[in-house]
Amino acid sequence: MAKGYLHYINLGYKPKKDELIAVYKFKPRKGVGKKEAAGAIAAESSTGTWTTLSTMTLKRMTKIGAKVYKMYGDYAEIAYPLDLFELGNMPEILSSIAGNIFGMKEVDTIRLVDVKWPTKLKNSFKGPQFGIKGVRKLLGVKKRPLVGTIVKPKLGLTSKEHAKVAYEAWVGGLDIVKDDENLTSQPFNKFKKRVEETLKLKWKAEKETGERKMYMANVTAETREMLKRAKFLKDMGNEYAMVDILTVGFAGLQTLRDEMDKLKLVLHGHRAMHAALTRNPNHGISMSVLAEISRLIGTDQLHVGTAVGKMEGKKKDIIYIVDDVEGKFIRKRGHMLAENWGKIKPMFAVCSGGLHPGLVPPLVKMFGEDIIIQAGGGVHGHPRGTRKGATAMRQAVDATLRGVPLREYAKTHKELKEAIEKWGVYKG
Ligand code: CAP
Ligand code: MG
Repeated sequence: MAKGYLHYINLGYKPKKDELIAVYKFKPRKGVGKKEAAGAIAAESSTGTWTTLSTMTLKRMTKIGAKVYKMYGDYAEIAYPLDLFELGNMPEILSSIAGNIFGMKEVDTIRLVDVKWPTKLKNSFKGPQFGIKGVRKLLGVKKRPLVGTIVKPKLGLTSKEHAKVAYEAWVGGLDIVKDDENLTSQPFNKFKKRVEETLKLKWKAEKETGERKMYMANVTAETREMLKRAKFLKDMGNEYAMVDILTVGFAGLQTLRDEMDKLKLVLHGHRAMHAALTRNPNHGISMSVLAEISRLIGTDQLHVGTAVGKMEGKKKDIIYIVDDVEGKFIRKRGHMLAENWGKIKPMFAVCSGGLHPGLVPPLVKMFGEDIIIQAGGGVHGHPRGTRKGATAMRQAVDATLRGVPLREYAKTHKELKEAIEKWGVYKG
């Protein structure tokens, strides 16, 4: 064990205002002390390695290195001088604070729980272009939750069939229709054809309903191709682009976000693959940290989970994530650090995954009205099809905002009644 790691322990050190702070939860390997393990984390994520070096004195390495300034239970708080990071470079920041440390032998498990981003580093990123206010202005919906669907089945429909399903959802009353996370440009449903067919029916639905309707087309691909697809969306007069923030990588996401300044498209962030990092409570990276990264780089909307749907995610954790996504001054909560988001706009929290009309009330109760509620199976699985499923979702939102119990409202709203008969209502 390199004794050098202990030089990175500086309990009682007071982090400077412009330092980045990371909170780690970790379990030292058998035979490794907590301080040695914490020192190893600080060293490997900043200036150190396993042995002393001929190229720089240990004293200097620890002077400019990260400092473990607080340890409690299984947690350590580590302060990083700002100069250890390249402004505006998310890949480098994560190669430091979320890189080698996950594979170090000194720990059995380690999880990056939260990060406090210094203002100078925060402001080196663009943040959301539209944010909640901008999206609401675009849609002309001042208050209520936005309601959307994902065209289902995930894959397999032709472009024309896809467009038809989207049309049924829009005329049934939904604001938004999105592509699924794994639908891009497959042989049976090419991107350009899908966009052309779907936009034709979007404009038809807008005319028929008198409401703005949004289509979130998935541009996920190699970065240059993503830019081409985003440009095509703009040229076609679309307002949105959707991207899978993890599978395209944060460098790709930064490049796509930069392009949005020119294209002025609302950027919807899907988090497919997040659970590879976030699911194990003892190892990986918390969804709060991923949400903060997405907000810094600048998606306008981000999936946060539901606590009541089909995906894992505890209510308390998701409430924290919604704070990280929509909040401005975030207070300290448990191990989570306080944060002042300053001029970085809030993102719209997106609840999706196993949702249906019966689950709308708890979502609004837990997360408020500034959410986007998306249901795929919960719309297209309605006994009378997509259009009625969409109507049932809107009815569930209307009932919730009026404070009328769903079963009561269903007495005079057939589509909701049929949805409840099939899926029930939340019994939390
Ligand atoms: C939901 C969904 C979303 C997940 C993503 C799906 O469909 O389209 O991708 O919700 O999960 O493919 O499962 P259903 P999360 O409404 O039919 O479940 O939002 O937690 O990232
Ligand atoms: Mg999906």
